[in-house]
Amino acid sequence: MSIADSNTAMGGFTIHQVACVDPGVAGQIVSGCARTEYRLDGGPLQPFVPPISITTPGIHTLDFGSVDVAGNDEVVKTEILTVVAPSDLDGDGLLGFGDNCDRAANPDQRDTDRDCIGNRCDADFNQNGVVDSSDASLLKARLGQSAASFPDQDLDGDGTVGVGDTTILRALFRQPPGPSWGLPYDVVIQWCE
Ligand SMILES: [Ca+2]
Ligand SMILES: [Ca+2]
Ligand SMILES: [Ca+2]
Ligand SMILES: [Ca+2]
Repeated sequence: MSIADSNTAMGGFTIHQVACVDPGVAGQIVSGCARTEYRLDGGPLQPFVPPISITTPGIHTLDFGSVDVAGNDEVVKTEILTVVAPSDLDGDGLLGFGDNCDRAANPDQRDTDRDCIGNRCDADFNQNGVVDSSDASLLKARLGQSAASFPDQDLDGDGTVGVGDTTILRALFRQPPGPSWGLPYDVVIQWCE
């Protein structure tokens, strides 16, 4: 048995299926797989009957192993699984890992430079990792322009590069863009096309 997916998940894990094969360790007869057992967080060993749900936020220890028909025990394996509670810190309806501005309400998730950080919290136009005077100068030079021409500088999504965007940039000044995707959790799996 192995767990192929990421070891950190928001909301929980559901373990659906176990493929149990008996490879026939040296000196053993290949008798076939009899059963798989598991225990969670040091609890009692019990038969593995999928699906197993693990939803309590925190770090969990899952031990598991199989026994073949001849009674040979597999060496017990361990997976550490971290469950992160779903959160919507900015109240825009998108939960943590699915929100490209985790601390600013941006239900449309607009991300015109496609760097996985929504425009609403991404005034780092030159992609150097910080909102600085270069970014401020760029925005200033494009004030009054249409978002159709300069979409990245339209931070608030109102269709023009204007005062609202300047206000957002000021609030983000000298900081990295974001935070995005459920930070401050360390392990984040994200998919951005
Ligand atoms: Ca947001
Ligand atoms: Ca962006
Ligand atoms: Ca910058
Ligand atoms: Ca704007």
